[in-house]
Amino acid sequence: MGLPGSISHGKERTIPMEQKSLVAPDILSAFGLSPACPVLPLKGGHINDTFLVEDQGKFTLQRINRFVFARPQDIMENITGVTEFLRKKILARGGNPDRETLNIRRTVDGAVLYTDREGEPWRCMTYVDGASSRETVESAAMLREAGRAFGEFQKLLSDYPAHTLHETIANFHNTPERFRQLMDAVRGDKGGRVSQVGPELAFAAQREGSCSLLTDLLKEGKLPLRVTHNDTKMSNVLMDDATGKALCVIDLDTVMPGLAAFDFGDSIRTGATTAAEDEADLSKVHFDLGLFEAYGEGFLSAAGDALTPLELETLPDGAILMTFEVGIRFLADYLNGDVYFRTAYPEHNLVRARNQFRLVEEMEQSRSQMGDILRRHL
Ligand code: GN1
Ligand code: MG
Repeated sequence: MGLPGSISHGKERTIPMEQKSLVAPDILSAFGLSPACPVLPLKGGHINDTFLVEDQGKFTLQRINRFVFARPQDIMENITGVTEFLRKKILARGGNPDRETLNIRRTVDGAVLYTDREGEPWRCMTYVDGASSRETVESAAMLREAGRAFGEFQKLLSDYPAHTLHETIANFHNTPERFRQLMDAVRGDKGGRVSQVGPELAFAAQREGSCSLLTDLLKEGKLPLRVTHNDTKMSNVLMDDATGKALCVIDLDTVMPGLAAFDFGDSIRTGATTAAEDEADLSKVHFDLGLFEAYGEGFLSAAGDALTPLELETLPDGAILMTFEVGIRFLADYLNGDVYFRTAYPEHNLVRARNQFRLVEEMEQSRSQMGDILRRHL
């Protein structure tokens, strides 16, 4: 299980021979797994590489992207702390922590990471059978469940000592800083593509002033810092195949102190849309208020009473900002020559950026309706 990197359990495929060498025998042995056991790559996620391994049970083996995460040890300390904390809370409420949170499998030496001969960091987690994550939303009911799962995650961690968490990626959801990074990418023009993105840069520039809306409220002490997940997309919730209920929040690489509105907003970005993040046909890409309501209802049912009035009021702004932020990150990566996000074709990041900007436009037009909807579910 495990599935950091938004892995879709539904997309297992047989490992081609040439990829088999990607998991060298010493890596399997390090985690006490047989070097001869079956290994399947799991697709999904833009950052890490993930494999399903079967050896007296199923395990998720993952190579952590060193380019993105400079200090894998810090990630693992965060994940260990948070999952052990969640385990106790889940047990206390009579739940099953083996299925309701991630569980780290240590190396035979008791470490949470193994560094292979190439210096690549690996980790292992138990795999939850009979559960899967989805790249796209299949029903409002599913989205309501995802909202409940992330709402519970937020609530269960509301008394976790947030200051003990490492900031695994500096300025991860610092939208003004992301805007500066876009400007750096424009100046550098490493991919030689600036001339192709005039309309997209104009779109971004028009919104520069709104970038700091929530980070300013944080600085002014008006919004509290929470333990946040920071990658709350639909594919980071495992659903129980038997019941259709949300089971477990996965991909804890970016658990850090952050704003509740950012977690909420990133879910809306990926959940309340009618198309995949990289749908190129913009006539198919719409922000859906019905889906927004479904997520909001689930989220507030679990976390509503843990949030302050200003946090509740700014949840829709989080949706707009998170969608804008990832849009400018895709655009910056396009200009930098596709060095960060995994891409399948040359325009992939540009397509993603345009897709996100389309959603931003529609969300801006629906800002007041979003507020009305959330107030109905308080
Ligand atoms: C990356 O790898 P994945 O799919 O979990 C990214 C998120 C973006 C997302 C866009 C560490 O997440 O911030 O929202 O792509 N994660 C990192 O699909 O940068
Ligand atoms: Mg992720």
